[in-house]
Amino acid sequence: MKIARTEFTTSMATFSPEAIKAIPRVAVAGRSNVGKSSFINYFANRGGLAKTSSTPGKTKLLNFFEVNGGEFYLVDLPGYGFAKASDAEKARWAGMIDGYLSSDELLKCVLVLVDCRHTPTALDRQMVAYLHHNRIPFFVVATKADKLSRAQLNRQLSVIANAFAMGRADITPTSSSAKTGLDAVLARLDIMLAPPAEE
Ligand SMILES: Nc1nc2c(ncn2[C@@H]2O[C@H](COP(=O)(O)OP(=O)(O)OP(=O)(O)O)[C@@H](O)[C@H]2O)c(=O)[nH]1
Ligand SMILES: [Mg+2]
Repeated sequence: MKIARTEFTTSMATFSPEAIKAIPRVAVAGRSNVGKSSFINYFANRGGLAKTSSTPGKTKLLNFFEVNGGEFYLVDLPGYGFAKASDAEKARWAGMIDGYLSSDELLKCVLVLVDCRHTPTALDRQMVAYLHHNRIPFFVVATKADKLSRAQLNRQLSVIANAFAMGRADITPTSSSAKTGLDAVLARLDIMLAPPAEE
């Protein structure tokens, strides 16, 4: 697919499908500070479209971005696993993420972002198990690839794949600052968003 245009549509604390168009959705999930909002800016080729911060816990709502004038929405989610958040805040964000993922009938795919430098956490594995269990298609994107040498990155991609019991080729490395990896993500999305073949 080609991304001609990505525009902010709306933010919600509770998912209400009647507030947006009935078009497919692709959600971006991951730990706080992993680079979800930066990835959306890279995707959109527009710095500042989604708000980013070096301090974790920046995105606090479900944010919908309309791609190519109605092809699908890209959904920026709050992060999980922010250690310094209060218990009430953690519970609210988890409720928002789960409430959204479990109720959006037009959700076609989730991009699970993990930082390429770190071994996935229990919460990352829980997210992947949840998506499996609920039969929500997803794939894993390793962010911040610019932070590692090629050899280090290759090693880490194996570590990440092992943690999720996946193949190395199932993990797509990206860098939103160096602008690498988007083509591979778009190629996977093409497959996920294609209408099912007729029998
Ligand atoms: N070097 C490098 N830094 C990145 C990259 N992507 C994001 N960052 C930095 O990581 C920090 C967090 O980025 P965000 O995009 O705000 O992360 P987020 O996942 O949306 O975080 P929350 O909204 O808090 O959950 C920022 O300081 C970004 O500049 C990348 O590809 N390379
Ligand atoms: Mg964010």
